[in-house]
Amino acid sequence: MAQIEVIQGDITRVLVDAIVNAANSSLMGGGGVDGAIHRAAGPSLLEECRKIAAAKRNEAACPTGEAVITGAGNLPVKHIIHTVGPVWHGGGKEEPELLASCYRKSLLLAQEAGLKSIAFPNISTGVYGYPRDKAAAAAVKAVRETLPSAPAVKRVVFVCFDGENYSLYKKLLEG
Ligand code: AR6
Repeated sequence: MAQIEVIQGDITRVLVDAIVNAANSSLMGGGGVDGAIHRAAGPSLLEECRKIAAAKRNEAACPTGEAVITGAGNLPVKHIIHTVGPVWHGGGKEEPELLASCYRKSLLLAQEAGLKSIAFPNISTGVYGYPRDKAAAAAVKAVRETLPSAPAVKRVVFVCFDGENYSLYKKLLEG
């Protein structure tokens, strides 16, 4: 079984095979962790995302709950997995299922690519407004449930930017 860890810090500094980006459906960059990843990766990442978006024509480049994989530009990791979390509307708009799907699909992409380690930010808990405690519980549950289907992945790191998320994950992972 893979090792699941939690650290507090900036995901662009984490050395793993793939880091996950909390993107939006356009894949054209944004603020928060998305902005930090694009700044650190450089323009080649946006170029790659633009190609994915162009191939989708009038559809979303990456619909909510889905994930796509790219190279990592100047970042010292092999890949970036871009996933789009749900915007929190109170919990009755399939937010829990969509958030779980982000973690599940990202892990399955890592498995397909034969990646051994992956780092996740706290998807949807910034601008998208998902309550931190509910998001953390959903993230840990989805990762634990998906790992048996992703045997290539030996290490999962939850990277928390803020102390509140860090404490929540610490508690969940110790329990
Ligand atoms: N490393 C790790 N975590 C970070 C970093 C970082 N460098 N920077 C922020 N976070 P958010 P969302 C944390 O808003 O809620 C973008 O504009 C942050 O503290 O980045 O999924 C996209 O383009 C929070 O806990 O993503 C979308 O439009 C978590 O990352 C939209 O925001 C997620 O916050 C997505 O919103």
